[in-house]
Amino acid sequence: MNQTAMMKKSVDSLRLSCGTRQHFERVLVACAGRILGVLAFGSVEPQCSNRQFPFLWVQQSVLGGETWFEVWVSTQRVTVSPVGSLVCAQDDGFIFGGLVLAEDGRDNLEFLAHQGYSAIFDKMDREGYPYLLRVWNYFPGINDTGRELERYREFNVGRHEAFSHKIDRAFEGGVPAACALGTEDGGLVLGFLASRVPGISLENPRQTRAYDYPENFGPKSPVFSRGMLVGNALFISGTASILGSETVYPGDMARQVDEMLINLRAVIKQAATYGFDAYGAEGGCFNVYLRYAEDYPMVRDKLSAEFPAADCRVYLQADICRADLLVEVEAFWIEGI
Ligand code: 3EB
Repeated sequence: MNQTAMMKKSVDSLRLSCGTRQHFERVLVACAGRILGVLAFGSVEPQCSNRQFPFLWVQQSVLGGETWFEVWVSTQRVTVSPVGSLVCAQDDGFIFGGLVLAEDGRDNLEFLAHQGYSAIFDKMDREGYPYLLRVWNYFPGINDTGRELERYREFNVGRHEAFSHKIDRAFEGGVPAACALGTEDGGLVLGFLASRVPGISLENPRQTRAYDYPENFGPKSPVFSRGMLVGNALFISGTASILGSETVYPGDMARQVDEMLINLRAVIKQAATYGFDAYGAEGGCFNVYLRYAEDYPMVRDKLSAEFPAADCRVYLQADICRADLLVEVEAFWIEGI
């Protein structure tokens, strides 16, 4: 096999399948031994009898629906390794992992974020998947004040610290796509997907790189890219009503949705410069986070009009990482199972 064929082979095993419990149960059977990881969104802890894979409960309420399962699957058999609280599953090309860190009052969020990310980086190093593609960050009280700072900002200090020890070699493919949202309760929930070959990280020309946000958004900047392309998949990070580094249209939900969609189109356009046609592609999964449940019908109508061919969309009630943001969307285009 030549190198290009080899690269392709190691990045085309990833699949994503989303749906409610019935769908999840079917995927568990159809894809037994090939599940990389699951994110389950809902207010009530979902039962899952056979947890032979990373399983992350994201405690948020699903608007207009029931518990929503986002299932990351491989076309190959996976190897599962639980190491303390970090549970991972890997195939030849990818490793998926999840961990939940409880806050006990002594360990603040800055410390936990650092600890969590360091555990992820150690695992990536040990197993030989150097490229972090996507991370999921969820924790309660994201806009509350912690010890001194807003908790999202405390989280950013710890995350930044963990990345700054790594930034030398692990991020030649760019920093990962990400999202960061509040939950109703529980600990710090972290998920990650990393690979053996680098992806292509995307930025949005309308927005400042998150890494370069000025200090008025916190002493240490968030570390994520606006999107990541890998093989035949596109991950778009949490996208909101931000122009440059500023929130635009605070308090105006309709305008925030429009601005968010303009930003989403801008990232999609960047992917198109690398040959990825999201509008023409099959699939398309959208997770939409709303600060206020009552905005759900309006947002649903606008997003459906924009992406009529989407495979699945889920609407969640969640606090967004800036107190003045009312809505955020993340999107994935990946082959289904
Ligand atoms: C923003 O663009 C809005 O801290 O990991 C989006 C995606 C946002 C990821 C993160 C934050 C994060 O700054 C918030």
